[in-house]
Amino acid sequence: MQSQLPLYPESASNFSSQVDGLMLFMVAVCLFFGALICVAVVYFFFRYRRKTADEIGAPIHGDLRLEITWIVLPFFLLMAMFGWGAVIYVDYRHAPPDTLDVYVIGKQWMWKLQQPNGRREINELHVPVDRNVRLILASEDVIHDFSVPAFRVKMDVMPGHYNSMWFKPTKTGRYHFFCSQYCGTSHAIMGGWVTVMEQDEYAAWLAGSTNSGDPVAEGAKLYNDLACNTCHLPDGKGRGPSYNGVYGSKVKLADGSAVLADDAYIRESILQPNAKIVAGFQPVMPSFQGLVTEDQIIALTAYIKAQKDQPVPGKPAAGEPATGKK
Ligand code: HEC
Ligand SMILES: [Cu+2]
Repeated sequence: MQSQLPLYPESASNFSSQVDGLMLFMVAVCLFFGALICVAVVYFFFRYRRKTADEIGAPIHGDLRLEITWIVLPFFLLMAMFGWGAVIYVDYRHAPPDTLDVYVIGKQWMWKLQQPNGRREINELHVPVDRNVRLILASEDVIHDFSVPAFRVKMDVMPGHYNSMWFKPTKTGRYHFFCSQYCGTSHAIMGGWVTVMEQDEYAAWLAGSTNSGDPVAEGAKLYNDLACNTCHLPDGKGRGPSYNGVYGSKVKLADGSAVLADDAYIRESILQPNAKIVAGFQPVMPSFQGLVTEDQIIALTAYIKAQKDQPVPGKPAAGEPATGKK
């Protein structure tokens, strides 16, 4: 229905109809009360105007029923907006487990995107229709914001930390995306296009990639070049823990807590190794802040992700639930 309205963005994801429904409800409530107040103002203006020069208005001491009505009614209307919004928000903040993960890096003033197989794009994002897609977002400089109006999703892109968001495209086509956080001179041109393809077309497109290296191989090379291999030996006998089975597991920390080894944890371990110390290890890892780019972190993460063949004793394998026992 909304797609017929000029200037209204197309509706092309699982979130768009939910967001539109809520939006419509809020607009309808505002219009209804706005109109009611306008009509009342005009009506009272004539109805209660002073008819004779010496007329004095009747004294009013309030009306409890009226006051209760105008407190309780708006309360329920606002709680409905809040509750409805919260339901959508919670869904939006919790990506389902079966997502296709695409890395997105914002930098003044372009977007670099990387598909799960390493295929890279600039200001273009290809995704299959009816698949859950998760974007893992990082910035190389200032705060940006990745926004796809047709999907009704947006998320800030922060330097120094991963944000993520997910959506399921429901309609093939090409949709504009924008940077929607003012980020400098050329902010206005910092955008691009999402292409939603049929699943088999997408698979063919992904396979036909020519311009990109395999991120795991790239990560393996960095692992040697940056001398991660001097401490992180595959058998776990080095100064640092083995990567085997780390990704997706619950890592026990020196302070007794546990943390899920996801992209954000791996990234933090590389940039701020002392933020979370793995139980049983010394805080000897140097920080690689400023020495690795966001692309290189993604490659290293892909390499670490791939090391899951020989689970290390004492650590649950990737994918298995951590038991928390020794
Ligand atoms: C001087 C030795 C050393 C070097 C070099 C080193 N690390 Fe580490 N690393 C450690 C130690 C020790 C720990 C465990 C203590 C901690 O959490 O800081 C660790 C922890 C980690 C963790 C968390 C692993 C887990 O099991 O939870 C990751 C990921 C990691 N390092 C990645 C890297 C990468 C990538 C490089 C190369 C760019 C690297 N490290 C270089 C010593 C090192
Ligand atoms: Cu920007």
